[in-house]
Amino acid sequence: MPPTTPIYAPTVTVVIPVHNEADYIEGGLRQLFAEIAAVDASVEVLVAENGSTDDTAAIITRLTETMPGLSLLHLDTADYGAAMRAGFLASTADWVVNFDIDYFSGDFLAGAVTRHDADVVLASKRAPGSDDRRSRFRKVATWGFNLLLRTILGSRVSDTHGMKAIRRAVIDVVAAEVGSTKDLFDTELVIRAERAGFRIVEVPVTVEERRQSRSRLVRRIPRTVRGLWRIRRSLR
Ligand SMILES: Nc1nc2c(ncn2[C@@H]2O[C@H](COP(=O)(O)OP(=O)(O)O)[C@@H](O)[C@H]2O)c(=O)[nH]1
Ligand SMILES: [Mg+2]
Repeated sequence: MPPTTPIYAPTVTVVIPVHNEADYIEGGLRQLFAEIAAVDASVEVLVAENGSTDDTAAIITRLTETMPGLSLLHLDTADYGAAMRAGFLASTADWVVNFDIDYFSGDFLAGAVTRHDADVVLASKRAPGSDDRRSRFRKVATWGFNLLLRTILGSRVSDTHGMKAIRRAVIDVVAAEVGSTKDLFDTELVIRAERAGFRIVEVPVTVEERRQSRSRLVRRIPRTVRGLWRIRRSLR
């Protein structure tokens, strides 16, 4: 008889930063749970909420009573990167998958956490085969941000800001060292993983905004450039 190979489904924590999502959170989570129900992995969903001034936290708390596998991590001050950091470091799973509440995919998760050739899987809006259906302005912003990543930080990845799956070892080695918060936590994490020699794989993605963008991109530009220079100095 051939030896039997143990069947081992990976454990996964999905970390979703949210802020003031009272209108959107329940529908988004129900859709997400429907998509991950089909995935052969043990998945928990950790919503990292901070700084909300609406009922977001109360709604999530109510939903945890009826949605097994859902939990809430609450912090007082609004900060997208700080929420990600707290969520990533709270996970003990084989993989951490990072989604936004309005941008996620069960298929991406299923494909990413079964890869043996990758430590970080990035759903890249700019990879060959991707179909980016966002506005022209958003696409130019993604292109410009990537140009800065390449010139300021010498990175070779094409998109750090979107859905991603990160193996346990990367979290253990790199996550606690990341100094950036706000918009740049995930970018610095990917750059540090790249520099540490972890295997980064980019997969194509279809991007269609499930709702109108809420952030003001133009305002973020000076802060982003300063942040990238800060990362560069901290990596020396
Ligand atoms: N925890 C946390 N999440 C945030 C914050 N700002 C935005 N988010 C979440 O980040 C994700 C992306 O935000 P969204 O407004 O869709 O950004 P956009 O698509 O870039 O305009 C959503 O899940 C938001 O709820 C914040 O200050 N704290
Ligand atoms: Mg959005």
